Amino acid sequence: MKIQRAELLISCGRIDQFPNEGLPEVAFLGRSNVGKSSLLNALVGRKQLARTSATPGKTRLIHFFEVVAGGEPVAFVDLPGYGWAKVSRKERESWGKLVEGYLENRAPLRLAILLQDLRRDFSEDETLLLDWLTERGVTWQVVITKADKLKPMRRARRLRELASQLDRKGHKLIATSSASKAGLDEVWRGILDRVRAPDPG
Ligand SMILES: Nc1nc2c(ncn2[C@@H]2O[C@H](COP(=O)(O)OP(=O)(O)O)[C@@H](O)[C@H]2O)c(=O)[nH]1
Ligand SMILES: [Mg+2]
Repeated sequence: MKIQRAELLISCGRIDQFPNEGLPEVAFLGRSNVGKSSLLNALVGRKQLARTSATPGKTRLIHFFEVVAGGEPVAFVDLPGYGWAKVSRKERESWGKLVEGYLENRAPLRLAILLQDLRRDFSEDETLLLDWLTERGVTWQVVITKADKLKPMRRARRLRELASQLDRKGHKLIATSSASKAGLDEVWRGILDRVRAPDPG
């Protein structure tokens, strides 16, 4: 994908800091350390647009990025990771308020991309989130990360296992690797399909 532009617009810790609604938005969600920053960087071909880190769960901000890809303007919205074992209930609640505040009320949101590590099983965090999005009419796509971590035979078997765990008929998992760049074109196709789809209003 040809990227004409990719830059951080704003980082928000509160709902009242969200930017004005303009561009169609694609939100990225997932457990800390799932490879979200790496995938964002790989999609736009920038090494350091979104920070990657080995210490998960440090940021509780929503980052808005302005991207122009194949001539198409779109905003990438990087939602804070969930599932840190050690955070307090108060912190978890403030995460929920911020993320739900975004996902529930954001008119330009066209697609929510939920990331899942190839080697982990889906948990209630993922299935409840997908049910919650479905109830609110938010279109979602599950993207599997770190596909390079398993050899082709085991990878294929693992993808079948994950698809049957998820049990959403007709939903096709997209397997990706930020390391090998596998699957990125397919993610882009999914994004542009939604961005170009007629706005339901
Ligand atoms: N082998 C491999 N490692 C990855 C991949 N994506 C992310 N990682 C590693 O996984 C760790 C967490 O990645 P990061 O993007 O910071 O995850 P985030 O917390 O979800 O933003 C880092 O050490 C990355 O280098 C991938 O596709 N392949
Ligand atoms: Mg990150």
